[in-house]
Amino acid sequence: MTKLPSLRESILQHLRYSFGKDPEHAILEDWRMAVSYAVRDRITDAWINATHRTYDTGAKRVYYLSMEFLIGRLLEDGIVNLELVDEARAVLAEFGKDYQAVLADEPDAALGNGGLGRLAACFLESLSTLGCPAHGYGIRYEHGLFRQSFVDGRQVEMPEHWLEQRHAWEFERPEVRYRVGFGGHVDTRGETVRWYPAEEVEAEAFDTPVVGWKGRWANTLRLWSGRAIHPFDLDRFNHGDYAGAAQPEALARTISRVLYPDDTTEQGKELRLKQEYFLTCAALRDILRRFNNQFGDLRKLPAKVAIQLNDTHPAIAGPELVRVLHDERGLPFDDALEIAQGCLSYTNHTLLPEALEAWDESLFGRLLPRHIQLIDRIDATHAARNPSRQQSMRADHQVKMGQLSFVMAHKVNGVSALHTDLMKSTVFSELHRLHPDRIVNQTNGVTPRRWLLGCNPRLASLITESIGEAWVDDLDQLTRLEPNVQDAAWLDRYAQVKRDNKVDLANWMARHHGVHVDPDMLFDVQIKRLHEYKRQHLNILETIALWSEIRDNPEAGWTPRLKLFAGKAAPGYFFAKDIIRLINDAAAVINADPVTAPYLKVAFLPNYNVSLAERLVPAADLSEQISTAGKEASGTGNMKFALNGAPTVGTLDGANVEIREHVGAENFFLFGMTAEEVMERRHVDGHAWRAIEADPRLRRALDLIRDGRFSPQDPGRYHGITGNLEGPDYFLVCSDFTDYWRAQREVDAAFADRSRWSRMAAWNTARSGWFSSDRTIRGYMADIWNAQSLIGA
Ligand code: 26V
Repeated sequence: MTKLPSLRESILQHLRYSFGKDPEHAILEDWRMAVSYAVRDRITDAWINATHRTYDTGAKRVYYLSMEFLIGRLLEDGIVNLELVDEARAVLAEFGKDYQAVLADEPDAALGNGGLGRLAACFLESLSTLGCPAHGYGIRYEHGLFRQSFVDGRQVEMPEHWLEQRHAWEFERPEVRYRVGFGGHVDTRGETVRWYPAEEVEAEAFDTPVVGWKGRWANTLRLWSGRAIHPFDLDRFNHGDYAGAAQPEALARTISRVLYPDDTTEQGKELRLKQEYFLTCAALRDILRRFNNQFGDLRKLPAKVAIQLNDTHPAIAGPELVRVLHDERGLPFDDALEIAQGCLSYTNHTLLPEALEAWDESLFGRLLPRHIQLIDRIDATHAARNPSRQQSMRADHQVKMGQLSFVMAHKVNGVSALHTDLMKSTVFSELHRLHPDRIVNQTNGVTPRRWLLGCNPRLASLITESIGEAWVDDLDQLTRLEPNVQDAAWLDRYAQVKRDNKVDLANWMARHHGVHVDPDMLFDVQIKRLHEYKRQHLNILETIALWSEIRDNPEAGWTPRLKLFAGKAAPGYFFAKDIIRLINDAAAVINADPVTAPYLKVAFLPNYNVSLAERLVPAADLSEQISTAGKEASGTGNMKFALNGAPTVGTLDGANVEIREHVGAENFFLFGMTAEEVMERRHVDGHAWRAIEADPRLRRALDLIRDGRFSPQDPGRYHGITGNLEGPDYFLVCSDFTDYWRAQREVDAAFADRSRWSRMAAWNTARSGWFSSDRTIRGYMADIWNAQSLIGA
């Protein structure tokens, strides 16, 4: 291995020889790129070593197939994991450059919608930290999740273009290209079946190294980009058809053009299915090529290859693997099926019926004619082996991807204890009865490198000073802070860290959003995708009720509170967009009220993304996790907040249940119905009306909204929302309101007692170690993949 020059030398060399600048003429982006390349060089050494080690040991490899990787910025991650923070800061300071400004110049890679994509990114980092040989496979979307801004309080979407600026982290692999086919026909001659696609595109690999803690290991995120097999039609060009000449390329590129924001529109469904097959087909080719080079004997596949399906989006991997093994490699169908099942496992991330993937059989059969035949054969084989089975992968003229994934997987997992129980008792009850050992739980986690060490350096320093640095990759060590939590002087320091973080956020909000807040207020934060089940409207209803009460009685000793919101609504989800607008409208009225100004402020920050979360999480006092019980599969923001010392106000939903068990009931503000009570209450006639009649505060808040208090020019603007809440109220906002109000007043009282609050906050930090994604990945390695760490091997 070559010896690298010092970081300073490396940066200056890259500035000069990679970007043709000297320090005097370099712009911010040149500095960002030079630092990134210098860091990347160091990662690359770890990466190439890890690859050699994996080959040499013949170890089993893990492949994480995901349509989304919400990785955010990578420079700070690299600097933190290689422990170069102080050095990088010093070199930049020497040249008059601000370290934070250089980091902030990097665009977020927003190749995901929310929780599912961010989880995939945390998993990649933990896989590397643990030294588990792994690849992430995804799509290199040209446009990630849309950018959000507000016009008159309304969400406006704009295209995101993260590749417009220079990107430091990927290595193009023009030698790694595979053809992916669609449509066409199936030719059957006796036992020999061949699929002849009508249309083909090429998938080209782009690799990003993902480095783990202390650079001990690095894995690869391989993203596929679409291109034409014959990019340019010279014949058409020569006949003057210039646009037509470039058409094949433009068409092929649409396949990796844009990330789907999870909405329900019909339009573009075909493209989404094509994307799913594109990712899966290219990934499987790549996996089999690598396996063939090293091992050859296909019967060894399950011993050497574990393929994790991140939700059903890559579920076509089941039939595709059977197709390759059976149709192309000539294995008997039953053997192909068994081998595929031995390799595959499936994670479910939601039980919401509208989010369970099902494809119209006509579309599916047109695009993937051989796969639909194989699905029927898999279904029939499964039915024959399980005669009591009632359900099928094919119902209502649709292909049910959840059923397919379950049958094709040797393990199926949920993402929190409650969610896994509900999988067994609801959506997968029949398959669970037939395969009682298949469903396992792996409660989600978050990487402590990004979500504590990187984003909250003050708290990280206090922790390291108190218990040493071993917590960074052994987060259970945080329990060693417990004696400190009893120590008043230490708690003061803990409180000062939070206060400093809040000052930073307040300054940033003033500078960037013109929002002026007092850092001594309680920072109450709800940041996540907009969805009725997540109930941002419950939060704004409580805010409006609180505003009214303060106006009634301004001298009642209110705990000053800032209500912070951030999150995006799917472009076609009009109800969610109305909730955003209502919050913005209410914020305008409330913030302009001089009577309540000392006690209540409301702000909705635009364009929520990973980088904004990294700013907000360390500065939060209170974490809002208020979904209708039974609906949030896990949540991972809830874990980030608890770890950073923000107690939760929340329902018994998803991983909230386990967070409460870990941090202790006395350090968690519980409210609301349980999942069981929710299922019963839905059947109570007029449940919303009963709740409204029983609670005058709720009545008044709804009246204010319905009568146009926050939209005087357009009083009917929110009748969709009020009508829903007073009518069906499927997500039981009204039924949970009164108890939410009660919990919030307990929060007020607890926050008013500053030492009590600091103790609760610190207790949350000390008891959140279990929510490290290192723990989660160890669980997958042991229970699902049978994979080993190669660090020290
Ligand atoms: C998808 C869709 C698509 C159709 C319209 C409604 C809808 C609503 C939700 C979803 C979510 C898809 C899967 C997902 O992102 N699940 C999230 O996964 C996280 C990681 O496991 C977990 O923490 C979140 O609770 C879960 O919502």
